[in-house]
Formats: sequence, structure tokens, C-alpha cells
Amino acid sequence: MPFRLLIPLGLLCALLPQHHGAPGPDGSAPDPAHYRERVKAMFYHAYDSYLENAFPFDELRPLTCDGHDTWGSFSLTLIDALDTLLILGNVSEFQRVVEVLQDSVDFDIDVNASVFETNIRGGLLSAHLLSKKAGVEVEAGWPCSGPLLRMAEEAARKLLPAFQTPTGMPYGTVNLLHGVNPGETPVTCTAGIGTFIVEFATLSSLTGDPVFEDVARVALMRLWESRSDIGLVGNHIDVLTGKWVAQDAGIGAGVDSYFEYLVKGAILLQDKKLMAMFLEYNKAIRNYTRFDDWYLWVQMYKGTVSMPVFQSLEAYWPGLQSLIGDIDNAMRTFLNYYTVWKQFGGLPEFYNIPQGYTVEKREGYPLRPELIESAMYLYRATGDPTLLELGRDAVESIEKISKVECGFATIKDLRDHKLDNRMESFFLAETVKYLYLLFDPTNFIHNNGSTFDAVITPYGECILGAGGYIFNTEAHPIDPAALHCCQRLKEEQWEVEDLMREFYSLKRSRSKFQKNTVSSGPWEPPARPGTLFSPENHDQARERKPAKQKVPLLSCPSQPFTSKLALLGQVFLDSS
Ligand code: DMJ
Repeated sequence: MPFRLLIPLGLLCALLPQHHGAPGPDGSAPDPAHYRERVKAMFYHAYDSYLENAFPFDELRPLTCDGHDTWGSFSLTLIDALDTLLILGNVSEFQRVVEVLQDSVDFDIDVNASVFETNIRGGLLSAHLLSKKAGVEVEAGWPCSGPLLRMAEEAARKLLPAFQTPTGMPYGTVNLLHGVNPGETPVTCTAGIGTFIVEFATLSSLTGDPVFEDVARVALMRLWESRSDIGLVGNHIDVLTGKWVAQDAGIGAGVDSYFEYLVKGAILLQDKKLMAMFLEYNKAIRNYTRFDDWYLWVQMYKGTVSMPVFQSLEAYWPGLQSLIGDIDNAMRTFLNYYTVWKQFGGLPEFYNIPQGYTVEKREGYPLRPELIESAMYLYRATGDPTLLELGRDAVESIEKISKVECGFATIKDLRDHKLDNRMESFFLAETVKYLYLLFDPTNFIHNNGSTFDAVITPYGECILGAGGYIFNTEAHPIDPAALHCCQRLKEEQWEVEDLMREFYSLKRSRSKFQKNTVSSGPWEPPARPGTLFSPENHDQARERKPAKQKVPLLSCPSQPFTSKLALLGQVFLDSS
């Protein structure tokens, strides 16, 4: 289905920032050194303002120069920005922040937090693994122990009650003190279920407790088993019944990082099964959703187009394609998306492809990283200077449109550059980091294995820092080598845990387990196929829900799906 883009309004061209940034010496490509400095200045403008005006709140409000809590109440921007400090070379500030976080962050709080966001935005695991490189004096036993690891583990344990469902797929929200609230919506978006394996498997490897990797794997398997006959997954699913509630299939909002984690989980864990799952999805996605190197939204059972829309969040896809070596397709899709950036000087949240214009109420650009992230990966793979040009355009645009005295503000509307009083934590965690890495070819993150650190741990010698870092979906790098540092410990502990599990499962009656399904009690292993996930148990689980909750509320962490419903009304809602 060929799409013809309409020519953008002349007015828009007048509003677009003009590029006066330094080109390369021959005038052909942007000068990386110049842009590295510009990106650093961007980071400190926002970071200093957060510390001065917003800390200890989660986020900076750049228009009113104050702060507010958004996703938790644990200084999220500071945690999210921590490893960017090291990537920018600021070891002293990294060390200072590690101290500050240990003294100030408390996860024992009566707050309803998004399970997905709390997991991905916590850069604690990465910071823990990078702390030696940053000159932090690490304790004996590191990287298998350490204060940041303990904090990451504590936060992750707070999320475990969400996985205690008949399907093993997690609720979207959990109270950090009390567990899952009674009456919590059982409808979670696909990404909110399938975006745990990178962090949770790392945590299991480092701590020796398999529970994290186990729950993440079960959730991934349940999604896989829930795909349609034509091989697609929908957008929201009921985690008690396993029934799809929103049946739009695509690669963007509500689904995105599920696909990302199949690939990254496969690479991190050298897990062929995860890669095989992704490759199967990839086939179905190409068959049903790809048109002229754009990706649309289709009905998951029929493959019919439900929304001919490109979403800003989808711009991670070319980067993901590059990770599986599909460079030609990745570049073609990247160039499609880059035309949209050029049209508006940013990526609108939704872009109607046939009309070649924004979608009503989704004209904003909250300074998202995805297109820059893809440029960074593709530049590593190809060295194509077009990718640096996107980086240059992004720096120029963001500085011109969104820079204010107290930071960088979300662009509410790319058509007139009105601003919103918000600076999401991913701006410092991802957008700035990927920009810097795009322009910094010798950054330690790009290490190709030519250097490494040998570390003596209580479990033997272990190699770290050799490169091949896997970024979680919030751009927190995980050193894959670290997963092998505590291996011996892990295997021994897992054997003991397996024995204990066997012992306790003999003692525990099934009815007692079911009664605890929505509780804040200690974590219990989720159901295996053919056990708790049976029609009989679905009915029992349903009976426990309050009667008034017949039409489940939708819960998606990064973007309320209801906005999309209101806008386009083309989502298949099945409340029968
Ligand atoms: C980030 O929080 C993560 O990348 C997430 O997966 C979705 N996108 C936002 C930034 O756009």
C-alpha cells in the first residue's frame, strides 16, 4: 500500500530551527567534537537546574522552576541520570550522587508505582556495575554485593507481588508498601508484561536469587502463548484471564519494549529461544504491518489496518533491526522517520502517514530519545554521516524550541512550539546520553573488547568492561560479562532454593496459594501452564474482583491508552 506524504505547510518551514551548528571542516558532516560539547552543555543546564530547583522530587518542572513527583517519589531524575554522568566523564559527581542516593532514597513508601516504570527507570543496577569504573570504593564481594545492588534488589522485591497472578503476567501498578491494591485493574499493556528480563535476569545473576529471572521468563512465555494465529500480539491483556482487551497490533506504544527485550534478552543471556520468538514476531510484523518501510497498526487476529499512524515511540525499531543485522531495512525505515523530524523539528507523538500530518491531541514532543537511539546504533553499524545529521538537527531543535531558563521543556505542540511544564527523566537518561554517544566514537561504552578490567571476586577472577553493553529500554547499560561474575554462587544458591521450593510446595495446599493471589504477602512462584492458568481458576479469580469492575480500566505506564481510544475510536474493546 503506497503512501503519499502531503507537503508540509509553508508556515511550518518558517517555524523550523535553522541550523547554524558547526559542520565538519569540509562543510559536509557535523563536527562530532563541537556537538559533544553542545550535548554536555545541554546535560548540565538541565541537571543543575533539577538539583537546584527540583531535587528530591522525581522530576523538574522547567517552566515554574520547581519539582514534582511523577512515577514514584524517589528522586527519579537523579537515579535515571546517574550513569549518564559517567558516560560524560564526570566521575566525581557520580561518586557524590551514589552517596546522596544511599542516604536519601527510601522504597518503603506508601506509593502506588508503575511496575514497568519503576523497573526500567531505575539506573541502580547499571550504576552498581559501573561504580568501580567511576572510582567508587567498592566493598569486598563486588559486583556480587554492594549498596546500589541492595537498593536495586529492594526495589525489585517491591514489584514481585504484581507477578502473583493466575497467568504470571504482572499487574501494571503495585503499592510499594502494601503490594497490589485490592480492586487494581487487571488490564496491563504488553510492554508492561514483557519488559523485565534484562534487569531481572541481571539481578538474579548478581544476587543469586532466581526469583527475578523466573517471573520475567514466565511473563514472556505467557505473552508468547497468547499471540494470535497470524502471530501478532495485541496492546492490552487481562492478566487474570489472559484475554486480549485491546487488540491492536503494532510496534509502538504499549508494545514496544516487549520486542526490544526479546532481542536484548537473547543477546544478554545468549538465549536462542528468545531470539527465535522475536524472529517469528518479526515475520508477522513485516507481513501484516509494514507498508513502504512504515509500520502501521493492524487488528491482531485479522491483520486489517486499524490505524495508519506512526508513533514517536516506534522510532526505536531501526535501532533494534540493526541489532539483528538487518541494516538495509533499518536505514530505510530510519529515513522515513527522519523526514517526519525534518517536517516538524521533532517527532510528534502520532503522525498520520497517508495524510502526512500530526494527529489531533497528539502533536507534542516530550523530548523522547527513540529516533536518536536508532541513529546511534545505526551510526555504529554503518558510519553513514546522515545519522550524524539527525544528531545535529536534534541538538539544534531541542535547544531552539525547548530550552528555558530552568531546563528543557516538553513541547506541547510541534506546530506552534507551545511548551508544557514537564521534563521527563528520560531526557537525561536517554536523549542526552544517546546524543553524546552518537558523537563520541571512543566512549568506553563503544569498547570492542580491546580493553577490559580483571576483577577478583570471592568466586574467582572475572572480566568486566570489555564492551558489548546492553542498554535497558531506558538506556541504562548492562555489562554482559557481569552476569558471569557471581555464577558459581548463583548455581549453589539456586540448588538450595530449588530444594526448599520443592519442600514447601509439598506442604502448601493449592487453595491457600490462590487465596493469596492479590496480596502483598511474600512472593510465590507464578503458575506454570496447565496449572493455575485454567478456565476454572479464571472464574475463581474473576469472582474475587469487585462486582462494579465489569469493564476493566486500562493501565499502560508510558502512555494512557485511553487517549488513543478517545482520538481514533478504532480499538477493539471486548468487554464480553
Ligand atoms: C522511555 O521511558 C523508555 O524508552 C520506554 O521504553 C518507552 N519510552 C520512554 C521514552 O520515550
